[in-house]
Amino acid sequence: MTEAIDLFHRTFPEAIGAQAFSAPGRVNLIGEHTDYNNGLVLPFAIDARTHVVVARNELRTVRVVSAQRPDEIRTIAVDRIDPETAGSDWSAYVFGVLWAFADSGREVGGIDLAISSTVPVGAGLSSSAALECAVGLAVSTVFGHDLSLDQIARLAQRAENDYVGMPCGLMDQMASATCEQGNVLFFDVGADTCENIPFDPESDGLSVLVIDTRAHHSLADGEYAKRRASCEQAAATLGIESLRDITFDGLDAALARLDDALLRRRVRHIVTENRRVERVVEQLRHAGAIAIGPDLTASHVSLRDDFEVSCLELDVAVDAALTAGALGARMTGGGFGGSVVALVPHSAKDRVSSQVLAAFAARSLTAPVIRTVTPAQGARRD
Ligand code: GAF
Repeated sequence: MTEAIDLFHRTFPEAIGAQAFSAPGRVNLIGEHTDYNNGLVLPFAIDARTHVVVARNELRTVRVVSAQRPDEIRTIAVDRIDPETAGSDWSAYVFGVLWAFADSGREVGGIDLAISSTVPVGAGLSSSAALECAVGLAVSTVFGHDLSLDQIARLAQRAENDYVGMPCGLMDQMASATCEQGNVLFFDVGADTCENIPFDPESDGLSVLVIDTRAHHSLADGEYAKRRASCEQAAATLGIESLRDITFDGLDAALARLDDALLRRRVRHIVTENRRVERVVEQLRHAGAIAIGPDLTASHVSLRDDFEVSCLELDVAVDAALTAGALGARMTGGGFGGSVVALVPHSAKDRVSSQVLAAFAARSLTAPVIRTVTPAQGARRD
Protein backbone atom coordinates (compact mmCIF):
# COMPACT_ATOMS: atom_id res chain seq x y z
CA MET A 1 0.00 0.00 0.00
CA THR A 2 2.82 2.44 0.89
CA GLU A 3 4.25 1.94 -2.57
CA ALA A 4 0.94 2.95 -4.23
CA ILE A 5 0.58 5.98 -1.93
CA ASP A 6 4.13 7.20 -2.68
CA LEU A 7 3.68 6.61 -6.40
CA PHE A 8 0.39 8.49 -6.39
CA HIS A 9 1.80 11.59 -4.68
CA ARG A 10 4.95 11.58 -6.86
CA THR A 11 2.91 11.28 -10.05
CA PHE A 12 -0.04 13.52 -9.21
CA PRO A 13 1.39 16.06 -6.71
CA GLU A 14 -1.51 18.48 -7.21
CA ALA A 15 -4.21 15.90 -6.28
CA ILE A 16 -6.23 16.35 -3.12
CA GLY A 17 -8.35 13.92 -1.13
CA ALA A 18 -6.71 10.68 -2.23
CA GLN A 19 -8.26 7.40 -1.02
CA ALA A 20 -6.86 3.86 -0.96
CA PHE A 21 -8.53 0.57 -1.89
CA SER A 22 -7.36 -2.98 -2.48
CA ALA A 23 -8.57 -6.32 -3.78
CA PRO A 24 -6.94 -9.76 -3.57
CA GLY A 25 -5.94 -12.52 -5.94
CA ARG A 26 -7.67 -15.87 -5.46
CA VAL A 27 -7.05 -19.58 -5.41
CA ASN A 28 -9.86 -21.81 -6.55
CA LEU A 29 -10.01 -24.80 -4.21
CA ILE A 30 -12.20 -26.76 -6.64
CA GLY A 31 -14.81 -26.18 -9.39
CA GLU A 32 -12.87 -25.39 -12.55
CA HIS A 33 -14.42 -24.18 -15.82
CA THR A 34 -17.81 -24.69 -14.21
CA ASP A 35 -18.63 -20.99 -13.71
CA TYR A 36 -19.49 -20.26 -17.35
CA ASN A 37 -21.62 -23.42 -17.33
CA ASN A 38 -23.83 -22.04 -14.53
CA GLY A 39 -22.11 -24.48 -12.17
CA LEU A 40 -20.46 -24.55 -8.75
CA VAL A 41 -17.13 -23.02 -7.65
CA LEU A 42 -15.25 -22.83 -4.35
CA PRO A 43 -12.54 -20.14 -4.42
CA PHE A 44 -10.88 -18.20 -1.61
CA ALA A 45 -9.02 -14.90 -1.59
CA ILE A 46 -5.28 -14.94 -0.85
CA ASP A 47 -3.24 -12.31 0.89
CA ALA A 48 -1.56 -11.08 -2.26
CA ARG A 49 -3.39 -7.84 -3.11
CA THR A 50 -3.64 -5.12 -5.73
CA HIS A 51 -3.62 -1.64 -4.18
CA VAL A 52 -5.00 1.43 -5.85
CA VAL A 53 -4.80 5.02 -4.65
CA VAL A 54 -7.22 7.41 -6.38
CA ALA A 55 -8.54 10.95 -6.47
CA ARG A 56 -10.95 12.69 -8.82
CA ASN A 57 -9.54 15.32 -11.19
CA GLU A 58 -11.25 18.15 -13.05
CA LEU A 59 -9.82 17.15 -16.44
CA ARG A 60 -12.48 14.60 -17.49
CA THR A 61 -9.53 12.36 -18.13
CA VAL A 62 -8.39 9.05 -16.66
CA ARG A 63 -4.69 9.02 -15.78
CA VAL A 64 -3.17 5.82 -14.42
CA VAL A 65 0.30 4.80 -13.39
CA SER A 66 1.60 1.44 -12.17
CA ALA A 67 4.50 0.69 -9.83
CA GLN A 68 5.73 -1.82 -12.40
CA ARG A 69 6.21 1.05 -14.93
CA PRO A 70 6.38 4.20 -12.80
CA ASP A 71 7.53 6.44 -15.65
CA GLU A 72 4.59 5.70 -17.99
CA ILE A 73 1.29 7.47 -17.34
CA ARG A 74 -1.56 6.01 -19.40
CA THR A 75 -4.15 8.64 -20.24
CA ILE A 76 -7.56 8.58 -21.90
CA ALA A 77 -10.42 11.11 -22.10
CA VAL A 78 -13.45 9.73 -20.25
CA ASP A 79 -15.67 10.26 -23.29
CA ARG A 80 -13.32 8.34 -25.56
CA ILE A 81 -13.23 5.09 -23.61
CA ASP A 82 -14.55 2.64 -26.17
CA PRO A 83 -14.13 -1.15 -26.51
CA GLU A 84 -13.59 -0.68 -30.27
CA THR A 85 -10.31 1.12 -29.59
CA ALA A 86 -9.28 -0.72 -26.41
CA GLY A 87 -5.60 -1.61 -26.22
CA SER A 88 -4.42 -4.95 -24.92
CA ASP A 89 -2.06 -3.91 -22.12
CA TRP A 90 -2.75 -3.69 -18.38
CA SER A 91 -4.40 -0.27 -18.60
CA ALA A 92 -7.32 -1.87 -20.51
CA TYR A 93 -8.39 -3.51 -17.23
CA VAL A 94 -8.60 -0.04 -15.64
CA PHE A 95 -10.25 1.78 -18.54
CA GLY A 96 -12.59 -1.18 -19.02
CA VAL A 97 -13.99 -0.78 -15.50
CA LEU A 98 -14.72 2.91 -16.12
CA TRP A 99 -16.37 1.94 -19.40
CA ALA A 100 -18.52 -0.69 -17.64
CA PHE A 101 -19.73 1.93 -15.14
CA ALA A 102 -20.54 4.45 -17.88
CA ASP A 103 -22.13 1.86 -20.16
CA SER A 104 -24.45 0.77 -17.35
CA GLY A 105 -25.60 4.36 -16.90
CA ARG A 106 -23.43 5.24 -13.92
CA GLU A 107 -21.82 8.64 -14.18
CA VAL A 108 -18.01 8.76 -14.00
CA GLY A 109 -15.56 11.63 -14.53
CA GLY A 110 -11.87 12.46 -14.44
CA ILE A 111 -9.80 10.32 -12.08
CA ASP A 112 -6.14 9.74 -11.26
CA LEU A 113 -5.00 6.28 -10.15
CA ALA A 114 -1.73 4.76 -8.92
CA ILE A 115 -1.49 0.98 -8.76
CA SER A 116 0.84 -1.47 -7.10
CA SER A 117 0.29 -5.20 -6.73
CA THR A 118 1.72 -8.28 -5.08
CA VAL A 119 -0.50 -10.64 -7.12
CA PRO A 120 1.80 -12.38 -9.60
CA VAL A 121 0.74 -11.85 -13.22
CA GLY A 122 0.10 -14.95 -15.37
CA ALA A 123 0.20 -17.29 -12.36
CA GLY A 124 -3.49 -18.26 -12.55
CA LEU A 125 -4.16 -16.31 -9.34
CA SER A 126 -6.47 -13.69 -10.89
CA SER A 127 -4.25 -10.64 -11.04
CA SER A 128 -6.67 -9.13 -13.58
CA ALA A 129 -9.74 -9.63 -11.36
CA ALA A 130 -7.82 -8.11 -8.42
CA LEU A 131 -7.03 -5.03 -10.51
CA GLU A 132 -10.59 -4.73 -11.86
CA CYS A 133 -12.20 -5.14 -8.43
CA ALA A 134 -9.84 -2.69 -6.67
CA VAL A 135 -10.52 -0.12 -9.41
CA GLY A 136 -14.25 -0.94 -9.35
CA LEU A 137 -14.54 -0.28 -5.61
CA ALA A 138 -12.49 2.91 -5.99
CA VAL A 139 -14.62 4.23 -8.87
CA SER A 140 -17.85 3.31 -7.11
CA THR A 141 -16.75 5.18 -3.98
CA VAL A 142 -15.23 8.35 -5.43
CA PHE A 143 -18.15 8.93 -7.82
CA GLY A 144 -20.70 8.29 -5.07
CA HIS A 145 -22.30 5.11 -6.45
CA ASP A 146 -21.63 3.02 -3.34
CA LEU A 147 -22.34 -0.25 -5.10
CA SER A 148 -22.33 -3.57 -3.26
CA LEU A 149 -19.26 -5.78 -3.69
CA ASP A 150 -21.43 -8.19 -5.65
CA GLN A 151 -22.37 -5.42 -8.12
CA ILE A 152 -18.73 -4.42 -8.43
CA ALA A 153 -17.81 -8.02 -9.28
CA ARG A 154 -20.38 -8.03 -12.11
CA LEU A 155 -19.13 -4.72 -13.55
CA ALA A 156 -15.57 -6.03 -13.33
CA GLN A 157 -16.57 -9.14 -15.29
CA ARG A 158 -18.31 -6.92 -17.85
CA ALA A 159 -15.06 -4.97 -18.27
CA GLU A 160 -13.13 -8.17 -18.86
CA ASN A 161 -15.71 -9.72 -21.23
CA ASP A 162 -16.67 -6.71 -23.29
CA TYR A 163 -13.73 -4.32 -23.05
CA VAL A 164 -10.66 -6.56 -22.66
CA GLY A 165 -12.31 -9.29 -24.75
CA MET A 166 -11.72 -12.30 -22.47
CA PRO A 167 -14.92 -14.42 -22.20
CA CYS A 168 -14.39 -15.40 -18.54
CA GLY A 169 -17.09 -16.47 -16.12
CA LEU A 170 -17.85 -14.63 -12.88
CA MET A 171 -15.82 -16.69 -10.39
CA ASP A 172 -12.64 -14.62 -10.20
CA GLN A 173 -14.31 -11.25 -9.83
CA MET A 174 -16.83 -12.60 -7.31
CA ALA A 175 -13.98 -14.12 -5.27
CA SER A 176 -11.79 -11.02 -5.38
CA ALA A 177 -14.69 -8.71 -4.47
CA THR A 178 -16.64 -10.68 -1.88
CA CYS A 179 -14.51 -13.40 -0.22
CA GLU A 180 -14.17 -13.28 3.55
CA GLN A 181 -11.15 -14.01 5.66
CA GLY A 182 -11.09 -17.58 6.99
CA ASN A 183 -13.69 -18.80 4.47
CA VAL A 184 -14.06 -20.33 1.06
CA LEU A 185 -16.82 -18.90 -1.11
CA PHE A 186 -19.35 -21.50 -2.26
CA PHE A 187 -20.75 -19.72 -5.32
CA ASP A 188 -23.59 -21.44 -7.18
CA VAL A 189 -23.55 -19.45 -10.41
CA GLY A 190 -26.81 -20.84 -11.81
CA ALA A 191 -28.77 -20.21 -8.61
CA ASP A 192 -26.86 -16.94 -8.08
CA THR A 193 -26.20 -17.72 -4.42
CA CYS A 194 -23.03 -17.29 -2.38
CA GLU A 195 -22.26 -18.88 0.95
CA ASN A 196 -19.15 -18.50 3.08
CA ILE A 197 -17.88 -21.80 4.42
CA PRO A 198 -15.23 -21.75 7.16
CA PHE A 199 -11.94 -23.13 5.86
CA ASP A 200 -9.20 -23.50 8.42
CA PRO A 201 -6.76 -26.18 7.24
CA GLU A 202 -4.24 -25.11 9.91
CA SER A 203 -6.56 -26.43 12.64
CA ASP A 204 -6.40 -29.85 10.94
CA GLY A 205 -2.59 -29.70 10.86
CA LEU A 206 -2.62 -28.89 7.13
CA SER A 207 -1.22 -26.18 4.89
CA VAL A 208 -2.39 -25.09 1.47
CA LEU A 209 0.56 -24.66 -0.86
CA VAL A 210 0.31 -22.78 -4.12
CA ILE A 211 2.93 -23.87 -6.61
CA ASP A 212 3.35 -21.22 -9.31
CA THR A 213 4.84 -23.24 -12.16
CA ARG A 214 5.89 -20.03 -13.93
CA ALA A 215 4.59 -21.57 -17.16
CA HIS A 216 2.66 -18.47 -18.10
CA HIS A 217 0.15 -19.21 -20.80
CA SER A 218 -2.32 -16.48 -21.63
CA LEU A 219 -6.00 -17.41 -21.36
CA ALA A 220 -6.70 -14.83 -24.04
CA ASP A 221 -4.88 -16.96 -26.61
CA GLY A 222 -8.06 -18.73 -27.67
CA GLU A 223 -8.00 -22.09 -25.86
CA TYR A 224 -10.20 -20.81 -23.02
CA ALA A 225 -12.72 -19.45 -25.53
CA LYS A 226 -12.66 -22.81 -27.36
CA ARG A 227 -13.49 -24.68 -24.16
CA ARG A 228 -16.38 -22.34 -23.52
CA ALA A 229 -17.63 -22.74 -27.09
CA SER A 230 -17.49 -26.57 -26.82
CA CYS A 231 -19.58 -26.48 -23.67
CA GLU A 232 -22.15 -24.20 -25.32
CA GLN A 233 -22.22 -26.45 -28.39
CA ALA A 234 -22.83 -29.53 -26.22
CA ALA A 235 -25.63 -27.76 -24.33
CA ALA A 236 -27.25 -26.69 -27.63
CA THR A 237 -27.03 -30.24 -29.01
CA LEU A 238 -28.69 -31.57 -25.87
CA GLY A 239 -31.36 -28.86 -26.00
CA ILE A 240 -30.56 -27.47 -22.53
CA GLU A 241 -29.68 -23.98 -21.37
CA SER A 242 -26.33 -24.95 -19.84
CA LEU A 243 -24.40 -28.05 -18.81
CA ARG A 244 -25.51 -27.33 -15.25
CA ASP A 245 -28.84 -28.83 -16.22
CA ILE A 246 -27.27 -32.30 -16.45
CA THR A 247 -27.38 -34.06 -13.09
CA PHE A 248 -24.71 -36.52 -12.05
CA ASP A 249 -27.22 -39.36 -12.33
CA GLY A 250 -28.22 -38.16 -15.80
CA LEU A 251 -24.64 -38.02 -17.09
CA ASP A 252 -24.57 -41.37 -18.91
CA ALA A 253 -27.83 -40.65 -20.71
CA ALA A 254 -26.55 -37.23 -21.80
CA LEU A 255 -23.25 -38.69 -23.02
CA ALA A 256 -25.14 -41.31 -25.04
CA ARG A 257 -26.83 -38.48 -26.96
CA LEU A 258 -23.55 -36.88 -28.05
CA ASP A 259 -21.76 -38.31 -31.12
CA ASP A 260 -18.64 -36.22 -30.73
CA ALA A 261 -16.04 -37.83 -28.41
CA LEU A 262 -14.45 -34.46 -27.63
CA LEU A 263 -17.78 -32.96 -26.54
CA ARG A 264 -18.44 -36.05 -24.42
CA ARG A 265 -15.16 -35.53 -22.57
CA ARG A 266 -15.90 -31.83 -21.98
CA VAL A 267 -19.38 -32.60 -20.64
CA ARG A 268 -18.08 -35.38 -18.39
CA HIS A 269 -15.61 -32.96 -16.79
CA ILE A 270 -18.23 -30.31 -16.07
CA VAL A 271 -20.81 -32.70 -14.61
CA THR A 272 -18.33 -34.64 -12.47
CA GLU A 273 -16.64 -31.41 -11.35
CA ASN A 274 -19.94 -29.98 -10.07
CA ARG A 275 -20.39 -33.24 -8.15
CA ARG A 276 -16.89 -32.94 -6.65
CA VAL A 277 -17.59 -29.38 -5.51
CA GLU A 278 -20.77 -30.55 -3.75
CA ARG A 279 -18.84 -33.33 -2.07
CA VAL A 280 -16.01 -31.04 -0.94
CA VAL A 281 -18.56 -28.61 0.51
CA GLU A 282 -20.18 -31.48 2.45
CA GLN A 283 -16.78 -32.66 3.66
CA LEU A 284 -15.77 -29.18 4.82
CA ARG A 285 -19.04 -28.90 6.72
CA HIS A 286 -18.82 -32.27 8.43
CA ALA A 287 -15.30 -33.71 8.38
CA GLY A 288 -12.99 -30.73 7.78
CA ALA A 289 -10.27 -30.13 5.21
CA ILE A 290 -8.56 -33.44 6.03
CA ALA A 291 -11.18 -35.28 3.93
CA ILE A 292 -11.05 -33.33 0.67
CA GLY A 293 -7.73 -34.48 -0.82
CA PRO A 294 -9.01 -37.27 -3.12
CA ASP A 295 -11.57 -34.96 -4.77
CA LEU A 296 -8.90 -32.33 -5.41
CA THR A 297 -6.73 -34.89 -7.17
CA ALA A 298 -9.69 -36.34 -9.11
CA SER A 299 -10.44 -32.81 -10.31
CA HIS A 300 -6.93 -32.52 -11.70
CA VAL A 301 -7.20 -35.84 -13.53
CA SER A 302 -10.48 -34.72 -15.08
CA LEU A 303 -9.05 -31.33 -16.13
CA ARG A 304 -6.00 -33.08 -17.58
CA ASP A 305 -7.72 -35.92 -19.44
CA ASP A 306 -11.26 -34.76 -20.17
CA PHE A 307 -11.08 -30.98 -20.31
CA GLU A 308 -7.47 -30.96 -21.59
CA VAL A 309 -6.40 -27.70 -19.97
CA SER A 310 -3.36 -28.94 -18.04
CA CYS A 311 0.25 -28.89 -19.26
CA LEU A 312 3.54 -30.60 -18.46
CA GLU A 313 4.53 -28.22 -15.66
CA LEU A 314 1.16 -28.53 -13.88
CA ASP A 315 1.23 -32.34 -14.13
CA VAL A 316 4.81 -32.52 -12.85
CA ALA A 317 3.92 -30.32 -9.87
CA VAL A 318 0.79 -32.35 -9.02
CA ASP A 319 2.56 -35.71 -9.33
CA ALA A 320 5.60 -34.62 -7.29
CA ALA A 321 3.43 -33.10 -4.56
CA LEU A 322 1.33 -36.27 -4.26
CA THR A 323 4.38 -38.54 -4.25
CA ALA A 324 5.92 -36.42 -1.47
CA GLY A 325 2.85 -36.72 0.76
CA ALA A 326 0.26 -34.12 -0.31
CA LEU A 327 -3.28 -35.32 0.50
CA GLY A 328 -4.55 -33.85 -2.76
CA ALA A 329 -3.31 -31.56 -5.52
CA ARG A 330 -4.77 -29.96 -8.63
CA MET A 331 -4.25 -27.19 -11.12
CA THR A 332 -6.16 -24.06 -10.14
CA GLY A 333 -7.59 -21.41 -12.47
CA GLY A 334 -7.98 -21.57 -16.21
CA GLY A 335 -4.96 -23.79 -16.84
CA PHE A 336 -2.49 -24.04 -19.73
CA GLY A 337 0.14 -22.99 -17.16
CA GLY A 338 -0.28 -21.08 -13.92
CA SER A 339 -0.50 -22.65 -10.48
CA VAL A 340 -1.21 -25.87 -8.61
CA VAL A 341 -2.95 -25.94 -5.22
CA ALA A 342 -1.83 -28.72 -2.88
CA LEU A 343 -3.21 -29.73 0.52
CA VAL A 344 -0.27 -30.81 2.65
CA PRO A 345 0.16 -32.06 6.25
CA HIS A 346 2.52 -29.77 8.17
CA SER A 347 4.91 -32.69 8.63
CA ALA A 348 5.25 -33.11 4.83
CA LYS A 349 5.48 -29.43 3.86
CA ASP A 350 9.25 -29.21 3.48
CA ARG A 351 9.41 -32.56 1.71
CA VAL A 352 6.70 -31.56 -0.77
CA SER A 353 8.43 -28.26 -1.54
CA SER A 354 11.85 -29.82 -2.04
CA GLN A 355 10.54 -32.74 -4.13
CA VAL A 356 8.56 -30.40 -6.38
CA LEU A 357 11.65 -28.26 -6.91
CA ALA A 358 13.73 -31.39 -7.59
CA ALA A 359 11.18 -32.73 -10.11
CA PHE A 360 11.30 -29.44 -12.04
CA ALA A 361 15.10 -29.36 -11.95
CA ALA A 362 15.31 -32.96 -13.18
CA ARG A 363 13.31 -31.93 -16.29
CA SER A 364 15.23 -28.66 -16.74
CA LEU A 365 12.02 -26.69 -16.11
CA THR A 366 12.15 -23.17 -14.65
CA ALA A 367 12.04 -23.43 -10.85
CA PRO A 368 8.49 -22.89 -9.52
CA VAL A 369 7.64 -20.43 -6.74
CA ILE A 370 5.95 -22.10 -3.76
CA ARG A 371 3.82 -20.13 -1.28
CA THR A 372 1.64 -21.04 1.69
CA VAL A 373 -1.75 -19.36 1.45
CA THR A 374 -4.59 -18.76 3.90
CA PRO A 375 -8.10 -17.44 3.13
CA ALA A 376 -8.01 -13.64 3.12
CA GLN A 377 -10.46 -10.72 2.89
CA GLY A 378 -11.96 -9.58 -0.41
CA ALA A 379 -12.00 -6.02 -1.80
CA ARG A 380 -11.94 -3.25 0.78
CA ARG A 381 -11.25 0.38 1.46
CA ASP A 382 -7.89 0.66 3.23
C1 GAF B 1 -10.37 -18.28 -15.45
C2 GAF B 1 -11.67 -17.52 -15.67
F1 GAF B 1 -11.46 -16.17 -15.56
C3 GAF B 1 -12.75 -17.96 -14.68
O1 GAF B 1 -13.98 -17.33 -14.98
C4 GAF B 1 -12.90 -19.48 -14.66
O2 GAF B 1 -13.61 -19.92 -15.80
C5 GAF B 1 -11.53 -20.16 -14.57
O3 GAF B 1 -10.62 -19.68 -15.53
C6 GAF B 1 -11.64 -21.65 -14.73
O4 GAF B 1 -12.37 -22.21 -13.69
O5 GAF B 1 -9.80 -17.96 -14.22
